[in-house]
Amino acid sequence: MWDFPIFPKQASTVASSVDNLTLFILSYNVLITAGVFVCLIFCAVYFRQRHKDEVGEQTHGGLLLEISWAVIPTIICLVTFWWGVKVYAELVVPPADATDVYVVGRQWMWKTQYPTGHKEINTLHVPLGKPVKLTITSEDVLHSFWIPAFRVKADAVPGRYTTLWFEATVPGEHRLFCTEYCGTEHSRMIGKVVVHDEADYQKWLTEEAEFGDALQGRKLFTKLQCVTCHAGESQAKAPILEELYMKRVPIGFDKGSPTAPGTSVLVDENYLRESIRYPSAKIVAGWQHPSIMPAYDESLVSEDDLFQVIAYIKSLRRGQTPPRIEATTQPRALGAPQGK
Ligand code: HEC
Ligand SMILES: [Cu+2]
Repeated sequence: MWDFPIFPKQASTVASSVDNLTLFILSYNVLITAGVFVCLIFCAVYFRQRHKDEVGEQTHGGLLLEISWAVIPTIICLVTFWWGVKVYAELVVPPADATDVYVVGRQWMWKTQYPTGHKEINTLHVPLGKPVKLTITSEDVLHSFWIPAFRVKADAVPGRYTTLWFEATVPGEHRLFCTEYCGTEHSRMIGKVVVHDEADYQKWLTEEAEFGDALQGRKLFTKLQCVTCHAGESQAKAPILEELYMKRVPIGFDKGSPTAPGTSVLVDENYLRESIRYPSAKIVAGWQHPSIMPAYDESLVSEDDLFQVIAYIKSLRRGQTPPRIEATTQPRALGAPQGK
């Protein structure tokens, strides 16, 4: 019935240490404040003037009282200091095996970057139960990076790096905020931290790595002139390659002979590879045999590059093929003679 959390949920290894210290400080503050008010009210009532001609009594000294109000607060302060140093040390010294992630704040977004070179905006992906170290800076003004559920916060300062680290203990999504007023859209400078368990995180990393390959593949797709035939805007010279992966395509010729009507093949990596290295091996239904597509052998595309081209074709969604204009990259002065 009562859902009134005082603190956000604890989702990192340091969260409970921070909360316990905060609760300790909060509790003696409440106790002392309460004590002061109890004394105040008691004295006001007990020592009130009962008769018109009553005069207050003067007291001097009170050794026990004086020692106790010097010693007790000193002890409280020292305990707070010792405890605070302990938690602070826990918060600032990242374990040596922490994963690095770089964070850049700017008006008004958080940009995250992983060792794989992959970048994101307003999202931070981290593994569960593994230490992660953030190196933070800003491109413009002061920001402050805050993940309440992890109890970690660090200023993003232009011209220098600040760091923080954490180890997430609860999978799922947590909020992240900018907690330093930084201009008009400060309140929209928010994002999420996604905590994956180990297997999911590995999967995510590989998917992103594929994305990196796909980016390289896109460049090759232009450089190798694939785009002059497989252009997005017209199907005149070659089939469009969008959303092809893991579909079945109808085949008109297989190894030089016409196929039975309705023959199709599954588009997997091997089919894509064969289509590029030996275009005439299988001909898409409706296209002539032999294929007008040149055979891209090792001298034209290395195996490494081929992986990237294939990753790119796998990533192609509807309407994403670049227009043919991009293909005209050949420098005019250096242009090789046309044809063979
Ligand atoms: C001269 C034009 C031309 C160029 C350049 C060309 N292709 Fe093709 N491509 C075709 C034609 C025509 C077909 C359909 C006939 C066939 O199956 O070979 C085709 C088929 C394909 C297929 C099979 C498509 C399907 O729907 O199953 C793939 C994959 C492919 N090309 C990839 C590439 C890649 C990658 C490049 C660049 C490295 C490239 N092509 C360069 C003309 C071209
Ligand atoms: Cu900000």
